[in-house]
Amino acid sequence: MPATLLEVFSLNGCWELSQTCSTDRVPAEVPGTVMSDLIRAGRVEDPYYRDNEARAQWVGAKDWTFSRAFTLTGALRKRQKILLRCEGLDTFATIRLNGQTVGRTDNMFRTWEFEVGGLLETDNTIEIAFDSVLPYMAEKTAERKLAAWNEYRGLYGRAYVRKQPCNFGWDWGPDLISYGIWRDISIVAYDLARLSDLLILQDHRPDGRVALSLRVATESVTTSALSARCELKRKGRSVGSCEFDLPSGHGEGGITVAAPELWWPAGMGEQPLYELTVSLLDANREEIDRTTRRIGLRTLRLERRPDQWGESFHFSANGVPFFAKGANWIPVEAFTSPGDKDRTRRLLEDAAEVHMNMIRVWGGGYYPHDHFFDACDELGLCVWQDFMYACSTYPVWDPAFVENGRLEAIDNVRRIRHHASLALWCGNNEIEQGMNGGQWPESMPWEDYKRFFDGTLGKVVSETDPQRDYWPSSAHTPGENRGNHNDPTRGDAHLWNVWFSHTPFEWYHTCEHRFNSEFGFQSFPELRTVESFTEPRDHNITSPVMEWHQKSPPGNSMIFHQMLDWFRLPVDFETTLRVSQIVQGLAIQYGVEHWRRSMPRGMGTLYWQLNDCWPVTSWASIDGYGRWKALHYMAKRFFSPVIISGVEDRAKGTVEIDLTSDLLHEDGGHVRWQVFTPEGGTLDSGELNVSISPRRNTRLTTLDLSGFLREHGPDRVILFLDLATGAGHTSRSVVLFVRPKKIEWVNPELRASIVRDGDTFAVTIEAQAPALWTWLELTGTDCRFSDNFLHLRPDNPTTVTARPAAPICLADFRSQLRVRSLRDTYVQP
Ligand code: BMA
Repeated sequence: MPATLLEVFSLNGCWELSQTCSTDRVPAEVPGTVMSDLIRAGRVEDPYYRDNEARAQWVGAKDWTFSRAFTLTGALRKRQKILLRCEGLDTFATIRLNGQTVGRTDNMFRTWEFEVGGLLETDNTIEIAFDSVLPYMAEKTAERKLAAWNEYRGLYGRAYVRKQPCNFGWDWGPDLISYGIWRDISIVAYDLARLSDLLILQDHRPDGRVALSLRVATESVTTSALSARCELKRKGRSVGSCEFDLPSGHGEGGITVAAPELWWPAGMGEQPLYELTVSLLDANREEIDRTTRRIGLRTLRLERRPDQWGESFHFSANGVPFFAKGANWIPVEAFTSPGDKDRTRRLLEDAAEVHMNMIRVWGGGYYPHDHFFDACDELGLCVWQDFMYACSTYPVWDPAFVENGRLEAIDNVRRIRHHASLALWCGNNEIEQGMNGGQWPESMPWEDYKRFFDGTLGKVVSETDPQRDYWPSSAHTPGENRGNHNDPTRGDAHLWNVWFSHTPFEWYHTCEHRFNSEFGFQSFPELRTVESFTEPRDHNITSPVMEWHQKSPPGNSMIFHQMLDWFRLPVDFETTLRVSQIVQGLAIQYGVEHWRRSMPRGMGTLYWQLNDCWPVTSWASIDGYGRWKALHYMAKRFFSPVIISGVEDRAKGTVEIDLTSDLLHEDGGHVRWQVFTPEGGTLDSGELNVSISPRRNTRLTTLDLSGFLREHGPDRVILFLDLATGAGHTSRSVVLFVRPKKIEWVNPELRASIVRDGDTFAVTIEAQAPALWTWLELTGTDCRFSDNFLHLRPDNPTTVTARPAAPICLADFRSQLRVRSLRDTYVQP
């Protein structure tokens, strides 16, 4: 009988869910989660609404069973090898097929396969029973307690379980423990053999050609000859192919691309992607299995070399060092869901739109789905990928735990490693920081830590993904002395003093770290998002419901501490939400502009955090419903390829002006500076023609404004800096000599004129006096603006493009448009 192609019979779709040992069933969607099925069935009330989270706690304490029936053809059942393949089971699962137990699992991050050939009939039933993880956590904790930062309901045991850490709650996320079949599940059936591994290595030759070596491995049930046929295509056209034998199931071939189109991170060039197809052939050269990978031709490395400041820490693409600009990524849903493809894509597009070129997937969530990496490949967003260990000690003294973690790492490295965007594997989040702080080494000795995070995981990366760099922890300071992290001369740093220690934003200016992979400041989401989880009576920052949606214990007091340092008390609840966003944006802008100015000593900054997993007060720049906070608009300006920034010296009355460029080529530009009074009178102005050096910071000049400050007072001097470059980049910076609350801002009499252009509206705003953080919004419709929270000069009408989320006519747009600025936040209308 001629062999045929490997067959995949999907078991995704409609299942039934019940509590284990109960006959009361509700429909279930697979892939999915217990929590989402119960919500859909009306058994759990929307846990994001008010404090409903408290009433959903029982779900995590119960055992749950998913079941379904399915029918197979006789042809499939006759295949030589038949496997049940589960790509994600969360977490302690027992799998039964036609009443027989086929296996048990204990790691939601692994792919599990079980031989089921002998068990299958024409009509079959499958049951997957998930045990609550809580009894196991309690039992293990009684044996040995794991020191951790995020204590869960008095239990310290979450790190005993290979389950998404933040599913137990985090300082931005709800505690909604859920279980389920969270990734694809299928029956895989084949004859002879199947492809089991494909490693693609790239050699970028000095003559510009790229040689790909393709290492293929198979699993086979035959001793007959096998071979592989590989073809590389670009936009559907073949650019190279090869065929080779697979003696004992393994083999290696090569394709050389003579004129490669190189893949670049966003802002450095294009993201051309090639499609590689590998076919497995039997002795008759019939195709029996096939796999495809979309790849980009590039080198992408972490460069660490001794330099004048210590040791470099920067990424380079195709040999060109670049400054990493980006943010940290958390799961997009509070309970692990596969249905987040569109939201994931939108969030990543929003990251690319504000000139980010790197995303760090933080180690307290899960290894993202393939569509996450596909989008990053297309958008040029490099990925710093943590392994999923965060903020806790782990039982790495236990050989079974270590082996489980090793297999988990191999599964995920193999799944993800071909992606052009993948820049770095990192062992964990902040465990070294915890180890430096107190009792953690008593819970997990350093030797055990190093054996797993340096040794086991490092070895998986060097063997399984040999062209990718590995970094043991974030934050990590390299060197023998692990009693240290956040060293400013080497390694990456997490710089949290402004948030956790009430330190003024100016503290960032004292940080000379090489790469800052976390720092952040919280804000409230906008009113529309708050309304989604509250009743009007909850509309007070310290109401129980607003505090429920603030998971960082010191959170609100931190926001208010800095808000009141900078701004006058906002007039009402809604304005307070907005002012908190301006404070957040300002905090991050202080840090980012400083670190960009410090290049090439500092070569990257990733703020905490890009996104939210539910409606909450948090460090995110995009809220749980995808709405941009002020920070995200501000990021579009402070991450833009060329920026002008000014730093005031209050004692001397001077301003240092810098131009920072990430461009690959020199650009010419024009700088205009103008000193205003709050009423909009001009005290002084000047212009300069400048040349902007590529990939570096240039100190342009120091302006001496001491005379004006003495004559008019520091509360009456407002400096606007404007840059326009030959290549069309613009940047504006405003420098004050006192906190904005000290200035008597006058009514800027903001006027907006609107022109409709299809689905978008061009809004031109004019101000009669300096109007800081001017923001636009529509009262009845979500709307994305090309720019927002901007500083307006009196003599300078500014046009932004508005794209409402739903179609809206000009008259409605006009009546819904609200334009406000700083003064409106504290002056009653
Ligand atoms: C960092 C992160 C997260 C946390 C955030 C805010 O430590 O790694 O664990 O949510 O700070 O506290």
